[in-house]
Amino acid sequence: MTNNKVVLSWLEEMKALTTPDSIVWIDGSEEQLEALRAEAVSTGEMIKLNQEKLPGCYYHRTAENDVARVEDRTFICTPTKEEAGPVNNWMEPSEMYAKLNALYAGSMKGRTMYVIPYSMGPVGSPFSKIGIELTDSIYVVLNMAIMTRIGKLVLDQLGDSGDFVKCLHAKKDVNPDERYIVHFPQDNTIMSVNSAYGGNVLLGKKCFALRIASYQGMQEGWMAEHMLILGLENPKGEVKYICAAFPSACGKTNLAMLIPPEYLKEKGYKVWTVGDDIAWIRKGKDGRLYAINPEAGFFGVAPGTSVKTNFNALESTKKNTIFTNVAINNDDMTVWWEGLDKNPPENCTEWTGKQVNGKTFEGKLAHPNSRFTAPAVNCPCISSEFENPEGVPISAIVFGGRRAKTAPLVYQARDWNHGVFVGATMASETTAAAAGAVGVVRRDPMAMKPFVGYNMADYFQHWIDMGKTLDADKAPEIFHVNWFRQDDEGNFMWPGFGDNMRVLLWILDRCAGEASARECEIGYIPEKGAIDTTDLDMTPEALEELFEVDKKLWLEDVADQEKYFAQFGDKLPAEIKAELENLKAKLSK
Ligand code: OXD
Ligand code: MN
Repeated sequence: MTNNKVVLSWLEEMKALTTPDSIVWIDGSEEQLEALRAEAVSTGEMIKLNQEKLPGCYYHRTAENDVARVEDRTFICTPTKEEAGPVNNWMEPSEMYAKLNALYAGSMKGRTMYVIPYSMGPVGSPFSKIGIELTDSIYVVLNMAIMTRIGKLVLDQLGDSGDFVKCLHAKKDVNPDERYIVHFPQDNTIMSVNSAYGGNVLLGKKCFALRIASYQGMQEGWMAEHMLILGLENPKGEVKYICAAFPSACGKTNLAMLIPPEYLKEKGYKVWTVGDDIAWIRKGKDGRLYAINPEAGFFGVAPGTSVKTNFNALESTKKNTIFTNVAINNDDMTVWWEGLDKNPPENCTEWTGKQVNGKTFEGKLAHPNSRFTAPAVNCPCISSEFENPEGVPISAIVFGGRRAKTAPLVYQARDWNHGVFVGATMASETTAAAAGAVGVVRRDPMAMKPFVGYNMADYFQHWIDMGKTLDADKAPEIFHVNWFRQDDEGNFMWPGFGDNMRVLLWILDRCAGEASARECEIGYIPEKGAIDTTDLDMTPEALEELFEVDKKLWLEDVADQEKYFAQFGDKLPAEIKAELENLKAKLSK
């Protein structure tokens, strides 16, 4: 399929290492993908679901020890430890290559190696980057075909250039003790072994589009961020775009596909989804920041997705979708997960493959991290700009977290550097959904802690430096939101979901210089009455409580921020230090 010498000689090298029985180039044609689906069904790797109710949909079950990303086995192998920084696992590259080569040696014997050329971003867009993934898993091929643009057209775009990310995945025997997800940013190389779970093996996603791309962005003057992108259309038909970063379990996919409250819908407001997970951001010719979603699909968490919580995500999974580790309704070969409805199937295959009565089964029928891989084009609210090679102009950047008491519903940073500080101090409190203690504060700067491909302190510096290239009137405004504030009885004080649109409208009005705000210690918060509460069952007093800034709690948080920043030593940018001191001084008054 190509005469590209760099591609071919790398392929020869990987072939010699892994010794597959055969090699198949993925050309992107529907015929080839359909043949692979049939093969995966014949070997039991995938199960065909009800083709009338769920056309083009398949099911896959992973090993029980292989159901999530493995941060403790994820490495950034830069020449020095300092380049990877304190929040990443590091090993010296030659040592890691030696370890991995031993694991990959002969790993594809008796198997087929698939060569997947793929583009992150629309093929040929100035934002886009090319990768080639070698894998011995049809499941990976079929997922990559949904999540990225694949095939011959990508190789044609690459031509004879060596500018592509080399990705090698071998499923091996999914031994968790020898599982490695490794990035060599200087070599444009990703190596993944002993896993078959999406986040560890769909190497275009977190591995390339965040870890490698964040490093490329730092070198080349752009940004790869763990952000959704949404467009908000007003009744005049004008659309403004927002990028937003949240740690996991904060409703990122729900926000990306938000359905406005009824009264706003009636007025003509609409939300359009550009992306639900990753944004690549560059400065455009007009001096504003533009973003694309480098992916072509959604790899979403299934449990909790329902008609009520996220109608658009659910609709996206109705065709051409791969479900992983959810439960199967044996009566009609459809899928089920906790939170879909209150009607678990009686005649059910739970996620590990056991036949159970779903109505009486005690435990989870679907794994809590079970997933759907759905084409973005299925989404009823997909933006018309989704394929725009120039991206969409960003009016606001929003950071968020799950905080019971400290962070108000929304506040605006004073300027770019303050906004970077707000992102750098992002944190979330653990929920009962994850193992471990509940309510523990986890710091997750820009929601990038597991995804930054170089030293986090240099990443902060890159944010500051990007700001220096932007004129103040062109830079997006930066905000922080918290949908999860609780009262003293532990009840959520804000309804969330579609009503979050009310906050987004204030944010966009602020960007247009229209909404009123008052300055407080932490930034600008909405003036009384500035958030539209039409039809909301909420007293003005209750709304005001959402904006209370408890100085004592904030000073405790600042102490925790300071402790967190200490790990970066002298590398912490002076601007971040200055913002911290400034906040401390304001709170101590
Ligand atoms: C994801 C994640 O899967 O952030 O998107 O973990
Ligand atoms: Mn994510």
